[in-house]
Amino acid sequence: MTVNGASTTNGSATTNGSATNGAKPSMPGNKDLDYDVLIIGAGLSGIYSLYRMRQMGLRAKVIEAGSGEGGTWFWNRYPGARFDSESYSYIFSFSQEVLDEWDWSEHFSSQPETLRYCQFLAKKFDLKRDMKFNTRVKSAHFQQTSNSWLTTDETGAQYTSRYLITCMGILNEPTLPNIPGVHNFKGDAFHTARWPSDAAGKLDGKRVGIIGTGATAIQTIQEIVKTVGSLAVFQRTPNWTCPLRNTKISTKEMKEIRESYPEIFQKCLDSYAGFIHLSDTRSTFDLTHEEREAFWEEIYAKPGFSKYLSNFRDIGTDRKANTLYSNFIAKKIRERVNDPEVAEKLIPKNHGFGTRRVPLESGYYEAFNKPNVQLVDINENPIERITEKGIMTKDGELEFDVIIYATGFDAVTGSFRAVDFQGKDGLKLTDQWSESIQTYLGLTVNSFPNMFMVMGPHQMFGNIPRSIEYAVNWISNLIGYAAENNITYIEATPQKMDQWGDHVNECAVGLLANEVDSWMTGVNKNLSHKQKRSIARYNGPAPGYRKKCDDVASRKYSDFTIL
Ligand code: NA7
Repeated sequence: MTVNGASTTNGSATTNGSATNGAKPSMPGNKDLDYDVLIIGAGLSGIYSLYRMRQMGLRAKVIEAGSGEGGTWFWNRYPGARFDSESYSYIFSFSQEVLDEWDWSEHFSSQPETLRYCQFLAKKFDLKRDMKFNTRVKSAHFQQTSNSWLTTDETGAQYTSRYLITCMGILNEPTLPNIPGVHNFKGDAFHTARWPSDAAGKLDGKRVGIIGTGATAIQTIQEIVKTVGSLAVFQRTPNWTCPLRNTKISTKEMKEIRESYPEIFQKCLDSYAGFIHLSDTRSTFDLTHEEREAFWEEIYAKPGFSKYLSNFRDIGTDRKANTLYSNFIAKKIRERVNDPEVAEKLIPKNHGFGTRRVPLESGYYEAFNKPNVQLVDINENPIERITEKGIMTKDGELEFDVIIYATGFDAVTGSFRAVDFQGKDGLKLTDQWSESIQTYLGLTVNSFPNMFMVMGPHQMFGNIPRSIEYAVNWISNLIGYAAENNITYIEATPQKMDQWGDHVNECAVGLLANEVDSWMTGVNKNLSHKQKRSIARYNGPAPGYRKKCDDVASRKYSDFTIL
């Protein structure tokens, strides 16, 4: 069977990135082109890009594979999907009207509510009339004779535009496990990122198997355990996770949040990765054992990423500090899981706390105390194949009604590989990136003129909407500058791209996270193509990243070849 479409190929106004309102440039020589700007993807990046292009008076079109807007929040409909970041730090800041009108009901918004937020934005700004849904882009080729892009969708329809903006998200190409027989199962099988709309109730009372224990699996498991008949969790690598501590937002609280938006956004701007949690400037070793433990108890008791991001400054770089904190979290896990053997299996042994993206949970560990939940450590008892009835392990076959694949994504570059991007002289983006990912500022690539990436590799992946707003503002300002100055060609130089690559690598030096296998280091054992380990994200501080991009703009984009 086909598993629901998943791939088996295994604002501060002082920054340049801020929106310049009211500019209505007219595009030079674009009359013969269908659009000034073609945008791929109608998630949060595509929504804001279209809004900005429209605001600038440009003709823009969004092409989207899904049947509606929302991107990540459109596709990831698995039970329990929600923010791990405070809802009010994840809202766009660009529209005061939106901030005034939109109410969050929970501190950590659920997927249905976040999708409604995306739909609210699209409706409020009448964006859907320029969005084409159910349309997957197949190729995008730069046309040297006209300095434009020719984009073709899977039906063969073509679109010409001066600029191309990719808004495809960093986790958009789901991957199934490279386990033999993955299509043989006769029951229902879902990848979490392709959860079918008619799945409600399908798990109730059923025998369910789930493969994966990443952030998605953790959210799914703690939710479905409430209704399934039995659950077997197939774990290859346990992850460090700790309590989300989500609560409802009262009307009074929402009023206070609304009044605090300027401070919330300022905090995000000041912080390392765009979140409201600021790191503690002390070293782990500035405190005594008792003082440290007391501090860790304090942050552990707080909601959200505080126990990750408000920690001592050296937790992510000093092996000894990291081990001490990992031991503290391991103690918490042991306290929550009744069976000591199961607890030990759930405690990561091959990586330290925070060296992979820290999922947040609400009752994940307690799920393993239920008599109908089984943890299958596939290092001890490997999966041999998927059968018609279930999953065959070394120790025997486990039969299921439903198998859930929470096996992640061909992250960051996967969306780019899924489209045949060709730049100057027919250069394929996949070839450009075959040795290592190369970008300038994470926003552009040499040989791919007039193409910009929102949430491309080498950008800040921290608080995504904060990064999106900055990137879209920066790109819009450059496009506006080009329009005002009769420019039709913008290309990052190879020298600047190399320098940027060196800078991205320097920022990654010393971070324990870059020694560990994860989607952030480009490791996905399910891919059929060879993929080298890479630095996929910008690891330096967000304020520093923005300063570098602002400087490029203030030098009137002289780092680019501009014609
Ligand atoms: P992740 O974090 O990539 O997790 C995927 C999980 O699936 C992880 O536990 C993997 O184990 C497991 N996996 C993948 N392939 C296999 C095979 N072949 N056999 C067994 N287990 C496998 O994806 P998520 O969707 O959970 O989260 C992605 C991001 O979304 C997350 O970081 C948040 O930012 C939101 P592994 O660790 O590779 O051993």
